[in-house]
Amino acid sequence: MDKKQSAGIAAASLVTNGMTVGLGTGSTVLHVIKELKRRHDDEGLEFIAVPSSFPTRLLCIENGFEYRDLCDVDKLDIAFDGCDRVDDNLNVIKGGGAAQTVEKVFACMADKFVIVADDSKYVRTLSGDVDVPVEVIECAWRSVQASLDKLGYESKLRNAGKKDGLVITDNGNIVLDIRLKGDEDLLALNNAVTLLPGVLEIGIFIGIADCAYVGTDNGCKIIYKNLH
Ligand code: DER
Repeated sequence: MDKKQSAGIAAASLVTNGMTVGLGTGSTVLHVIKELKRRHDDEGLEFIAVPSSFPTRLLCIENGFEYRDLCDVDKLDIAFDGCDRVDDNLNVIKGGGAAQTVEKVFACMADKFVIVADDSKYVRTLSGDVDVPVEVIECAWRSVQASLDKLGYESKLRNAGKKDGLVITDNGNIVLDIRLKGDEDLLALNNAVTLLPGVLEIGIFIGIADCAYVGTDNGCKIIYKNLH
């Protein structure tokens, strides 16, 4: 079985009748959605879906899910989302799609936040092998860049490609990408960066995920909080 599919199917088993279920975005969450649809049709599973993005909202409609918008609920019983990296301590890098601000709000609204990924996303400890996005309001980008420099992080504006110009987030802002060093205090970095005037969010999720379902060649490996 495909690794993302094995993670998605295993993670979807956490949903029980009557739950309000946050559905994130991406190719692994798609398998959670497919399995929830199967369980709805075959087992009569009833739940209310809350999509984190417009593409996932369309999938909820296509699959006939009862759904609510994120702004119409104050908490989620459980939420699923993909990631760019997850480590043994459930530290997570998100924001490949530049949607980390809404995704962090969404994740923190959930009683249980579940990462779904294949093992290409799994690392023992987060390091600097992928970009970490910092969402910034336009007028603050130079001052935020200077502050990031002072913190020891070179940053670059995220570009969509030669012809497409800068990436603009769903909130109408721009993104400065940094790379982790690998030996830093991640919570201290999160706090220092999110305190900078003009910064909305950074794409590191520390102490937020409750577990990660990681698809491997040998089935789905589950990483639980505080169990290693
Ligand atoms: O966090 C992100 O932005 C990621 O890009 C993620 O959501 C992608 O997930 P996928 O590998 O399951 O498509």
